[in-house]
Amino acid sequence: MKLDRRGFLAAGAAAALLRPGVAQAVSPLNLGADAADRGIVFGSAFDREIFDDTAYAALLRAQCRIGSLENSLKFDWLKPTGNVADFSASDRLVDFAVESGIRPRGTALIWNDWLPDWLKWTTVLERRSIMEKHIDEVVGRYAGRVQSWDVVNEPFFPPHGIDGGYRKGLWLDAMGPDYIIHAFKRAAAADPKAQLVLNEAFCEQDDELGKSIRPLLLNEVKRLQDAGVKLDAIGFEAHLRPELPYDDQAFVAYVAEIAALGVDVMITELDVNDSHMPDDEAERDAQVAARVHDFLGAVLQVPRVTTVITWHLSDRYSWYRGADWYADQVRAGGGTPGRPVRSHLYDDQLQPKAAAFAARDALKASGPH
Ligand code: 9MR
Repeated sequence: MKLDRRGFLAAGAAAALLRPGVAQAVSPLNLGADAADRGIVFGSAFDREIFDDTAYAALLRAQCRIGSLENSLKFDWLKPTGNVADFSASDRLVDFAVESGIRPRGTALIWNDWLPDWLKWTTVLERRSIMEKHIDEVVGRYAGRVQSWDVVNEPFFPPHGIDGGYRKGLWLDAMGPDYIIHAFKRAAAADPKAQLVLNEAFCEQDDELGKSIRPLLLNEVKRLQDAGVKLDAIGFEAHLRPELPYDDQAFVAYVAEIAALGVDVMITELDVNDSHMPDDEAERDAQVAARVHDFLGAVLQVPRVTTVITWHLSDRYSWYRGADWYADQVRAGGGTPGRPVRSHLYDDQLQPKAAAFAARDALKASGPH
């Protein structure tokens, strides 16, 4: 892997001299353009922090051609206390994206996790119409603007012990596995032009969990296709955990099998959990970069991998940051809890790290998509 650090410093210094007022947001990279050169769409998750953090907003604008609203289109964020949605934040975020040339993506339209308490007290009969109303109003509201939806998020979790390996939850309780089919059909009706995606976690891992989900997801694609569902793409999250086993070529073969069914493939939430890496920052940066480089280099061999989205562009807004379970992982990995997270492409000061250059190199080395 070639990390052009000297070139980066020189370019950064020159840019800072030219535009001293915005030096913090200047990056010598243009990941969106490098990806576009290969026919790949690059972007990141973002959310309400952009309302106050203009430097981060500028970085997103400079690097991203697609952006997932991290949370603000989720059921529990739109409807925390009852069946009436508050779109004030999501409207602003979608406006920001559209005005910035970032294609907005909605995530977790229907997800069995993270549902608000009030939904638990509804009957299974009520729940189907609540789901239909939700899809109609949310997808319908943003039709023509939010161009891509994770219609169903994380459908499988075999450790829950449910037949078929499905993730347990209120939607599954109400409709059985056909909640997935209903959700896709409803979303297609609400916005026939939107890209409809089934998003899944863990498949990249070559451990028992990842390998148990792969065939279930592959069969689900066939089941949805047989049911006449419009399924445009499969999303693989790729929250990579290098302390677990990986076999990137085995995963590539699996991704190719999915693509052969006639769907696109997206990497939807890329980051590298650094909890089991040493405290030394340079060492951690090198390990995170190597994982990004190897993973992207592998999956981008498949021409139908159309999109790469990171789960936040900067350590400043890492979802690992401050999480108790992450501190526990750091402790279990022999590290010092409380140390700053370095899981993303840009650091806390919004400067590109080795991982950003690794992503650039992998994108540039990729064939046409
Ligand atoms: O990063 C998100 C975090 O802020 C939320 O609290 C959490 C629950 O809504 O979701 C996180 O994002 C998840 C994504 O929606 C689905 N895949 C796993 C992501 C990280 O947990």
